[in-house]
Amino acid sequence: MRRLLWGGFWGWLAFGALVVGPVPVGLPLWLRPLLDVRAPVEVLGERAFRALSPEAFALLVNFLEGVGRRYLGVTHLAKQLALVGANLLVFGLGALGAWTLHHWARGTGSFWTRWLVASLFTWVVWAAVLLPVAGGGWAGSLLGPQPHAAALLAAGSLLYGAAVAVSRKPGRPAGAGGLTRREALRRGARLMVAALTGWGAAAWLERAFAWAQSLFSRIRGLPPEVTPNSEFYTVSKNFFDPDVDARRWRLEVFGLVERPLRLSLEELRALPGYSRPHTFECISNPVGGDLIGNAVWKGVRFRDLLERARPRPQARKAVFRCADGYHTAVPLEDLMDPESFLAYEMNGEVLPKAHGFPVRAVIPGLFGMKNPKWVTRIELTDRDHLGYWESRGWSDEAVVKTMSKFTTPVEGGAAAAGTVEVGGVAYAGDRGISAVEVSFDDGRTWRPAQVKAAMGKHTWVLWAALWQARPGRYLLKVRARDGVGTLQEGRPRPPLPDGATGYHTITVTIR
Ligand SMILES: Nc1nc2c(c(=O)[nH]1)N[C@H]1C(S)=C(S)[C@@H](COP(=O)(O)O)O[C@H]1N2
Ligand SMILES: [Mo]
Repeated sequence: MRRLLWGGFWGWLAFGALVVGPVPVGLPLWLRPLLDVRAPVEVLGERAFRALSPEAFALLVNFLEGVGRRYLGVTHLAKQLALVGANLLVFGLGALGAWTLHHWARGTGSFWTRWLVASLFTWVVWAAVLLPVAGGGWAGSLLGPQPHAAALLAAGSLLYGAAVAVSRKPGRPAGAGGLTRREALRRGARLMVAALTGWGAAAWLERAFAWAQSLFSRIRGLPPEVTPNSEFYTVSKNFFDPDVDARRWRLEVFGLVERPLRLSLEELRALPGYSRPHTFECISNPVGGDLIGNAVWKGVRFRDLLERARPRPQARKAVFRCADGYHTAVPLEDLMDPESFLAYEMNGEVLPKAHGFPVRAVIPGLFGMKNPKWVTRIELTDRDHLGYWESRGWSDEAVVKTMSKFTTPVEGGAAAAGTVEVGGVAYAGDRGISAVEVSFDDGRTWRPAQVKAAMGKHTWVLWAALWQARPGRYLLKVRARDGVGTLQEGRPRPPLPDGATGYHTITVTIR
């Protein structure tokens, strides 16, 4: 153990990775929520990700997700694993640096010279090479508020230098002869430093973990992940929504099918059930708007219905007609999706009238308008059909745009200086959300936010961040990256015809 830790090149590598590395790498991550600075390793990792093509990025994310699922049994671990990977890389670099320095400084004797040289070397490499290249600015000027960032980089370098300086020079046989008092003291100091850095790293890991875990339970101002039925937004074209008599209601499946169906609600409910959470957003929802909600829906897969009706090969589209005269069409393949269904329950209750009693469609990836309520008839055809909103200029594809918004603070809100809780939701239909970033300076610099694992493949995510805010007026922005790796569209566009784009921006006063 002693030889492994203190002798030879590999010993150095292990030492660098296990003991030296976590200090400069881990300390800023640990202090990040307190000082509002980005950690140098994080900046380096982000730069590497930006350099990847969307395809390569998606591949990497899939690979890491696979590793997390298969070997650790946890989903949505890609980001954490990437951070561990980036850490390991920096650890390795650090160990190499330490070894080189040590050889170079051999014979210069005094602890103080070695400390100075090692610290300076570390500082120069990060301040003048790694950070400027990665977008962290010269001397870490873009890592965060100024004295904090500079002090952090200096402290990290000094700690790193100290860890290098106290450790033994490689190549000298250990334990030969008795120890002088001086040497014994030095060894004691070395062990202390190693123990302290090890303890610091462990404490950091624990803190970081607890912080990531608990942020979502303690932060105020986030919506419940599942929207209660009474708070779920409602949109319809009607002044008065239809009152459907469940006993007389029938669902008809006809058109290009071998066997037209006509089912009562009882017959429908007798078919195999299917349930999952799904988020709906209205295509007319403005940036930052409230026309979005998430619920657990239960019903019958369209596939199970259509298998009974047996679509003809020419069938391409499904046209829905509803009790209120509403109509819309979707590609047949969207209905054959095993995650596409006709819901008769919402959050464990009978589907409320406002949300389409007795049945409404739930179709992956599409805006609310493609999820008809009060459905009575489904016709398969080989032709295109422009629905109620589609024929009035709204998108016929109606694929959900990547969105993100603040729910806290609110626009024009005020908060006391110090730690300010920031958070909201993000949604990208069936693409999912891979990351959320928040800016406290009107989009000049961005910081990653914590993203809570999604409830399902077709749901929104909650996101949150802690902001160390000083008095002033700030413009806050948020943006998301979808599961394919594509960044949210930043150019502001109104909802008509394809759904709004642009970053949600709020003004906040810190007193
Ligand atoms: N029959 C019918 N279905 C409809 C509509 C409608 O007016 N009539 N509005 C659509 C629109 S524009 C939206 S955003 C969603 C809203 O669903 P929700 O009220 O359950 O949130 O329903 C869709 N389904
Ligand atoms: Mo809508």
